Amino acid sequence: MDKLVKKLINIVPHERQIKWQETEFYAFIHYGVNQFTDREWGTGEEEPAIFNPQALDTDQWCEAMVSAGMKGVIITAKHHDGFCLWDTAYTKHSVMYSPYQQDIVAQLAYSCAKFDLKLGIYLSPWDRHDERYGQGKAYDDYFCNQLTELLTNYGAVFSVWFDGACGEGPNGKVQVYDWQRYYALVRKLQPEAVISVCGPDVRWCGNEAGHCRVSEWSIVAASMMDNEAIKENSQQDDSAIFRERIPSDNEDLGSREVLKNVESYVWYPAEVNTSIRPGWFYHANEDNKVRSLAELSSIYLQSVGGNATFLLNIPPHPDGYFAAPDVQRLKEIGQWIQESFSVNLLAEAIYTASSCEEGHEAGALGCKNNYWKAKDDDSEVAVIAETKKAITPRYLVIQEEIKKSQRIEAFILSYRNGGDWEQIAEGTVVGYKRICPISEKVTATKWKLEIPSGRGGATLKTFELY
Ligand code: FUL
Repeated sequence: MDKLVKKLINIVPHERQIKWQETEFYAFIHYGVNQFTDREWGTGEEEPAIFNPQALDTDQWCEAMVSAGMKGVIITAKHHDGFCLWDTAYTKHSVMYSPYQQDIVAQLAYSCAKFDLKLGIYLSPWDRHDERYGQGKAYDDYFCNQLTELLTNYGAVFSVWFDGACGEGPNGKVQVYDWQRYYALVRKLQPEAVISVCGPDVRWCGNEAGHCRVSEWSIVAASMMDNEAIKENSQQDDSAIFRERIPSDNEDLGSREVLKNVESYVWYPAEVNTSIRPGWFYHANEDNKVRSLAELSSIYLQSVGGNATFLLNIPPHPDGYFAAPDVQRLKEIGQWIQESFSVNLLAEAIYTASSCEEGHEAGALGCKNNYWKAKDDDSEVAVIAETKKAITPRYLVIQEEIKKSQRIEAFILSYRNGGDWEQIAEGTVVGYKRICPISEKVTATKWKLEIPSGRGGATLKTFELY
């Protein structure tokens, strides 16, 4: 086996990254004073008195998320303006000093438990309100105290989301963050939580437009974790131009060609974050700009079905509920997922493979705690699935056993047509999950998945047709 491949297949995910990836599709909630000023970035000078929702209902948020097929939610406990949505002991710039006087993170945590959703916390390191910002340790202490509250009082947290945006605080100073201290604290208080974006577990996909890479590798150069670089590439203004930007210069982060000159590698999988509306926060004049089902389902296929996760932002109305067009769209996407992926046409299929490692024969495909694996020396392999009755699928869904790293570089799906195999779909990397639409309608009983190129022996946890 080639030296590079040997090194790459040693890179595997941490258990917390696997759990996070299985969350697949989850909500982002941007809520705060910006709802009351119609801004995207608050100045930090907002009075808590302006925060006055009349009908805040976190159950309604969660119900809509569940209808969309989402499995979790990340809330802006504090955005750049510094206003805190929970009952914090360390500042008066919070909901508790607003007319609302209730802890919204607690309300959401309660609803999450009721609706079986995972809870995530966005805590902006950049703080345009707090005087301690830019004062070194004083601010780090403040930030860590807040993290401690959020990671102690609200149950299990699945993601701690640190934003890359960074600028001046109220004193005109910029804070130099003590990232290692923040990370150590998160690990101590919530060892199962991933630290996302400006953190070592989950990589920002690189844009806010919903653009996904064709080949998303989870194994990338260790230098991708450099927070300063992440900050550089992050939003430096609150403009629509930035939100719609799709940088294409870094389309390939993980091919052998790119990695061959790199010294060390990490498992650093991608998350695609975008908003259901043009803004991250709610603006009434965007009620008619909610993304269409076609757009959302396309992002879903490319993100969840492209070895990333899909973090979709839904900004609540100032009064504290999801607006009708958003609720409707969430329901539609949930129905579309349900209709597309509820009947696996290969559920009863018999699998055979051209190469199998002992204990991981083709029959293991679809078994909950097992997977198929080709022998390490066989990098060109094929798996055949045969059904009793002929089927006409619309999607191919395949998953690697990522505990064994990410290995597949290309795949081809063919069906048996009389005496010949006819190619019907193809793609590049797989990783956690690849959903590949089959655009032509064909009916057959024999389906062949070839893996013409892989890193060592490929693995498959699922090979399904829908
Ligand atoms: C960016 C922020 O500046 C935006 O306001 C938003 O929170 C987005 C998710 O991240 O860096």
